[in-house]
Amino acid sequence: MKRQLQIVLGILITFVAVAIVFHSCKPGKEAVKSEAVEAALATYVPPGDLDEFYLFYSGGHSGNIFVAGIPSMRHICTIPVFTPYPSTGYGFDAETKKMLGGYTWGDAHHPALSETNGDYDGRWLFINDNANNRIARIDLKDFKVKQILGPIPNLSGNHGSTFVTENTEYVTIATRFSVPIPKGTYVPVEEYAKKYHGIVALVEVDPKTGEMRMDEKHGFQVLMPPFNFDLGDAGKGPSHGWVFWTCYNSERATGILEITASQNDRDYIAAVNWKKAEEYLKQGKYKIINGVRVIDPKEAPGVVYLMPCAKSPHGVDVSPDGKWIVGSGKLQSITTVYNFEKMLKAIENKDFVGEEDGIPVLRYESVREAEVPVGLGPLHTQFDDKGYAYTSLFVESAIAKWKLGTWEVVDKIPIAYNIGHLCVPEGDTKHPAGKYVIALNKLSHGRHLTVGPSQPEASQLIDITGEKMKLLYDAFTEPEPHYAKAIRADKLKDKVIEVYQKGIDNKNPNAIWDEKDAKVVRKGNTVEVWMIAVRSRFQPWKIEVNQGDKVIIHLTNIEQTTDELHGFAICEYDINVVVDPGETKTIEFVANKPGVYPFYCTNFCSALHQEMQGYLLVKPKGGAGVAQK
Ligand code: K7E
Ligand code: CUA
Repeated sequence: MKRQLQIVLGILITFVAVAIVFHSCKPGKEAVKSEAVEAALATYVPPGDLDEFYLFYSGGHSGNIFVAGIPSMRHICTIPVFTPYPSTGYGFDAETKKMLGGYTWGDAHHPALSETNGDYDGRWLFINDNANNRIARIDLKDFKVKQILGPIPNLSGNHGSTFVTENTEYVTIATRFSVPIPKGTYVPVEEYAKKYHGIVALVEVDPKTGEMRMDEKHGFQVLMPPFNFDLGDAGKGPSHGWVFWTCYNSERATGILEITASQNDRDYIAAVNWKKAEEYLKQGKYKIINGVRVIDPKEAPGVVYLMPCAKSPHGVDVSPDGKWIVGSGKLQSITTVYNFEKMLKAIENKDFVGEEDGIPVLRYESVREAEVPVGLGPLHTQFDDKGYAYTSLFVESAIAKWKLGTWEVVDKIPIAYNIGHLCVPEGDTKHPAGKYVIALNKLSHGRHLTVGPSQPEASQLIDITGEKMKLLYDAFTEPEPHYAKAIRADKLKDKVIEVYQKGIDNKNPNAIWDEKDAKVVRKGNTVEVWMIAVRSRFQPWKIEVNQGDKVIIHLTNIEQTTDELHGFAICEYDINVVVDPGETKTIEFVANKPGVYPFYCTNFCSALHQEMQGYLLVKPKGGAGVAQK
């Protein structure tokens, strides 16, 4: 209670202070105007010019990733990930439907760009689904989802995900909610503290293909106490080989966590030595639970340590040089910096103050380097190219800029309003690009034209090239932004393709490239169609089937010209697929509705786009010409 009072008082003092500062140095009209002009010019990307960075920001429970350009902040495209998206036909063709596995949404929080030697390599983008315990991988060659792994066994609420290790050996996963393990077991919630478990884990990534694997031979999980695991980050440089996760509810409480899980002054950061874990895996020191390898720290000393962290920590972020681990307690006014070297020393000296289910707890004073007085409600930290760190302050609604090494707070900028994550381009790599920080805000109160009770979210672009941070631009973001990653656009320049080249990028065995290969083949009750789309026709343009037949259409867009997409929709059959130039997609459905159903191209493609159409003719059962209703 006393703590809460302190926090409320702190907020009040901050508000008054901010008000005074704003009042006393209100700039004149002319100064405001010139500042606005300067800011406008800084974000202006003239028609025909291109942005300097790609920004990939998560769409939260929309299940999507949004792509914007920096500094224009223009929304460039939406990458549908966990949610069907008719505008690209995602989730309508057989392959993407299968990938979605029957789920119609996801809760996407943390995108991660693949890394080589601790820097973005522009190959893949990963993102977690907190709700259905999955991870998706997007290929940055064509900005499309290539794999969705999961629901992953034993995981419940995959929040501490996805963060990649230095060479994308692994992507992280972690449970936000503890449950009895193996998942599917029933244990009364009264036995939570003893019989429920958390899991932190690493999914193996194939270095060539990017394929993610978690099974009896790949990846592993670590059985943890029933804490709520929150966020993670992988070590780099000297700390390569380690992954760090924050957790709250070290109280092992249930019920109204708002109160019950905020009792302890400190919770933890779990430090996992995955190189050590690999040794145990080699020795066979693990159990298979639900088809995956699970290490019990009690039987595998040296794999996990806990570092006390005040208080209900949220973000954990490793500095570019890999020496500092920054943990932010969201109910505090400080952020804690841990010294990786000191952590190793404390482990060596067995400088422990206790244990949790056999996991040693390191002495706080021995591993902590500094407590940085950033302000109220620190959440996440990013780094620039000049040795500064930027921490988002939710309660205070601000970003604090502070210096690594001296630990002094050198600047602060108010955010409108309550910031969650923030993103410096390449700001979690060994070589941050700096220049900007993007504030991803949870609330926006009047920053946009009103559109009803659900107010659009805002993100803000801030210049960090000078001593003082400067607000440049307010942009709309689709709900609900969490983390974002930004990469130098030139890193993708030679990687992204705009056409699937026949025989090179499209090796689909069902692709056809000539109208004369178009055909309709019946096998029993299955009608299989090989179809082409090209300006401005489908071939075949007529598909005749019997009611109840299974229909399979392999549709190839034989165009080899950029931006020549075609769509394929069948009226009242709830089908809409889009094929990019040179792409083949397969559509499967049962023709259960009798009658004549036009199909047509949904994606504008030429002056004769309206003419691009055909018919699905479904003969009613019994062979009569008119369907009986
Ligand atoms: Cu801070 Cu899910 Cu990363 Cu949102 S979490 S803010
Ligand atoms: Cu093809 Cu419109």
